[in-house]
Amino acid sequence: MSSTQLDHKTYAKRLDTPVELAVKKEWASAGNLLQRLASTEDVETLHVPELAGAIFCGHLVADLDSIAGAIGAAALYGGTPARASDINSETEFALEYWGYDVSKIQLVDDILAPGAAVCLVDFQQTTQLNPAIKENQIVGVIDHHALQSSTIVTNRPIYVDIRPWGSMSTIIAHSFVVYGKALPKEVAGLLLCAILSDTLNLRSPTTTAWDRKVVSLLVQYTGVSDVNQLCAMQFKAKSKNLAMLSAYALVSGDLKQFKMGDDQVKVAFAVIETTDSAAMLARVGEIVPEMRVVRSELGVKMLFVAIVDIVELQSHVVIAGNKERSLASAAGWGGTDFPLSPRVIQLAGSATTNLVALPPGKVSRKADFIPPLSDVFAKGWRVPMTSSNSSCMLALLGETEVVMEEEAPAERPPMLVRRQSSKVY
Ligand SMILES: [Mn+2]
Repeated sequence: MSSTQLDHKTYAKRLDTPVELAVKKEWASAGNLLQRLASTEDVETLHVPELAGAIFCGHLVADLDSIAGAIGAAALYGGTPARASDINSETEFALEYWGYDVSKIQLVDDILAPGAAVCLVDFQQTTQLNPAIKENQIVGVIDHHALQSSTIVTNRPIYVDIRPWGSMSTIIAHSFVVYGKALPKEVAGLLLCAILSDTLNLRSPTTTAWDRKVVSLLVQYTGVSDVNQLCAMQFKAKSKNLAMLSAYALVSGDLKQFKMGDDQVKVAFAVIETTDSAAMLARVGEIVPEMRVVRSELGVKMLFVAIVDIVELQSHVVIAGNKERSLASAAGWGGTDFPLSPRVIQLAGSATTNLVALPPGKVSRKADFIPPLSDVFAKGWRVPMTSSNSSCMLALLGETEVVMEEEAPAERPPMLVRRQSSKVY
């Protein structure tokens, strides 16, 4: 970890990436806010009786924001951080960089006593809840996602802090400041990395003014001397393992489930965020059959995978079958306005028919991918019942191409590594 004394002048020389611009622009006001933090010797936590001693746990398919958020919230409110599933390569990088002992955040299944109080962080949808947690154990929610149709239901009032910001970790860092609590340096570093992760280095459309201000504050507080370098290292860690992962693991690696429309249709949406989208686009032919496997394992009606180029801020959605194609078309995806580029066609080869390009800058599941699909359901769209029906629908939509839905392969190639926890997704 690099920790040197920083001044505004050092920053004036940096490359003007969105992160550096935010750090510079917010330097003075964030610096003022910093004065409100208590000294790190003062260990008094924020007194919220409902949350004191609770287990703070994020969503299934844990990401950096849900891990850092749990650690930060547990430090702020006085409780125990937990994780809902395995730690990914980006989270591993951040924990190591800030010297946070990974054994301090255990699987919630392993530490949850019956009747223990749980505060959900970074989600509130039952579709993303670790099954070990029962809804009547939930005493709080700290989150930054939409209240969709699978929002938890509770018998009594709970503590809720939901703000439409780019990252749950921004909310936690901001609370440390406004309540004047002591923020341990390694926790501050993790929160910083999580904000950068969720906002794609403050470039995602989900980024808000508070995310920029809090990033500036945390950069100053932790003494990161080159935040661009930190961003680059973290992006690399995010993409590092992708090349080594099986197509199955790529599909189930960052997947969230949703229920859409009056019929509560189960839709899974996975994202593969990468700095090397070419490598992923070249594997679409391999990814499509695994999407059908995961779809049937999860028991969801539809499953989408978005390959998100986090450098170019450009996404391609992989279409695994007729139902998905029909819904995607209804959402306006794959129209003639944004055709696949010749390079993408070359990379995807015969799987080109399973790909649609989204308009540039559409990179966020929360802001760009899920809302257009939900809107289609809200307008009364129904899942095509059979493949012949869907062919008719495609014909009505003017689609010339019909991709036949294939059954999941009966026998799996032996080299595929399957994640142990895949069942719970
Ligand atoms: Mn988040």
